Amino acid sequence: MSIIPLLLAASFTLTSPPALEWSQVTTNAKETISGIVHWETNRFLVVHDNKEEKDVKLSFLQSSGSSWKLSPLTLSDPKKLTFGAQGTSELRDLEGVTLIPGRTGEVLVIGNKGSEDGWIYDLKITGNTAEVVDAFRAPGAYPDSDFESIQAFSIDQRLILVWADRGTARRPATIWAANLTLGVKPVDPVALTVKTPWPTEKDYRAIADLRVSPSGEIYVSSVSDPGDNGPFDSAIYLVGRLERSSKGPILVPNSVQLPVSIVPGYKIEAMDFDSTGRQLVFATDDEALGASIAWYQK
Ligand SMILES: [Ca+2]
Repeated sequence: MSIIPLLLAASFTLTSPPALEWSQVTTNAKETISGIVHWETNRFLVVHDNKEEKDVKLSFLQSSGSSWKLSPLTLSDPKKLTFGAQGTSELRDLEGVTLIPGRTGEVLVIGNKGSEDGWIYDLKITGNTAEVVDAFRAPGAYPDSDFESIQAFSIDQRLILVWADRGTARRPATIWAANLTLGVKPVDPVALTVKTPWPTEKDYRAIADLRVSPSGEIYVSSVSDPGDNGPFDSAIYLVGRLERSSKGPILVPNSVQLPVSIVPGYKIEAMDFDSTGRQLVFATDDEALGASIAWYQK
């Protein structure tokens, strides 16, 4: 018996998980999705894992009947916060995006600056322009780290920033959390290491994306990424809870890692809860195969 039926038997004793209904957004490898947030009704803001300076980094994604329309945003950086020593922008791929509670039209994105991962950019969105208003490097970066997830969260009207290194088959992923004051680099983060049981391939990543539900449950997407043509696999896990003490955030691990959804054939690199917290949208970066979107009901 392979690992999938074993996991299914363990986590869905009474009922099988409902199959997800996938809708293809694009077949263009430059339009795949590595982060997503709900923006308006039937409209999302998504980020792309595109490495060239001229490439589109963010788009609006809007449903149009049974199809999808991507509208690229222009990046504006008057303070040159993405610029490196060569005097040009070194913003490479973007890997995650989050709304900021209490701030309309503003997001944080996480991505690379030159060869350095874990750069967090504060973007103000006006029309189809995203202006970089702040930039800092996430604490916890080290030479082999690769940050692909970010979420700003509010507990008792205090902002908390959560971000995660994706991990590899050789080392666990790490979730970090710290108090967030916009304009100030977070300090004294707390950490939680995460290793999930499936996918098991050598190109496994424990956390390709992360979302905290409105009640504080931490969901992650674990994926395998063997190459530009797949085959890809994903599984969604509830790995713990985000809580808060008087000093700051606390990351409480789940003792057992069982998947809440197993998704063969897709690489889920982007997730976001709707405002009710009962529905998660999944979006994929299936490399040369494009990107798709589906909804999961909790
Ligand atoms: Ca991601």
